[in-house]
Amino acid sequence: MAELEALLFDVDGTLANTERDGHRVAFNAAFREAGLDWDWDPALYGRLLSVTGGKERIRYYLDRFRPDFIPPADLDGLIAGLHRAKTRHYTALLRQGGIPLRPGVKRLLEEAVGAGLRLAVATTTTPDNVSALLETTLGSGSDGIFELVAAGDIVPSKKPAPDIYVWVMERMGLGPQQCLALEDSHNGVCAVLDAGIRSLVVTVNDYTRGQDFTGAGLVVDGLGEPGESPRVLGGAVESLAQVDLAVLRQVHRVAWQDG
Ligand code: XBP
Ligand code: MG
Repeated sequence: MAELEALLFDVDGTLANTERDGHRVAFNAAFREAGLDWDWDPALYGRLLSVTGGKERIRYYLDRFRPDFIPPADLDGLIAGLHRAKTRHYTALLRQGGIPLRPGVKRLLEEAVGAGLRLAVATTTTPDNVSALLETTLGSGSDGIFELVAAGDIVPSKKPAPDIYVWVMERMGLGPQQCLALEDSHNGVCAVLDAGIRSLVVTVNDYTRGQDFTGAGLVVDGLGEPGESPRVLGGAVESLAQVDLAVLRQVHRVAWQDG
């Protein structure tokens, strides 16, 4: 069995709960600014999250929820412009100190760096959003702890397609057996598994709790901090103090021991 060499992190919902109070708010601000009466409340946004990627999500909203909307000749241009504005609002919101990392994320990153593991980001969100989140939570230059930040439109198909994980592994010269991925959603789990990565930890949040995580080695409601244990919702162990490197190595071992 190959050694665990790299941790691949999703961003939205995994590193931080960015969706309800971050991305959603930024989409609405962009719509308002453009004079549109579109407003995504938290419940509607939960339904829209079935589609990853901001531009794709706007298009899905129009197709599915706004049959009344008469598209302009340049619908792609309208969506691209709205999305640029949304990124501006989202990064500004982060710079106001809007969104913290989830508990245990900083601890686990530090432990992984200390142990010499290779780290990468695999996300559908826009690269500027990842930089802003890392800078405002871990400090400027902190994206340097990640050997590779793979984000946004660099691959043609976003999650649940496996493309972003395949791209990361190719770039880093890694095979699926050397990687463990951390995700928060069903779409993320599909992307990981279809890329051939079997060792997978899911940290659920309010939007993803109850989704299908079949194939994940461990499902928890967070990584936990000392004295604040996460709830185990599925997987190899019944309870644990916190998700640390020893737990990740165990998930990796169990995932590959039969093949
Ligand atoms: C995250 C997303 C992202 C953000 C918006 O999915 O779906 O699209 O909601 O980002 P995952 P952009 O966590 O599975 O990667 O607007 O920058 O596309
Ligand atoms: Mg996610």
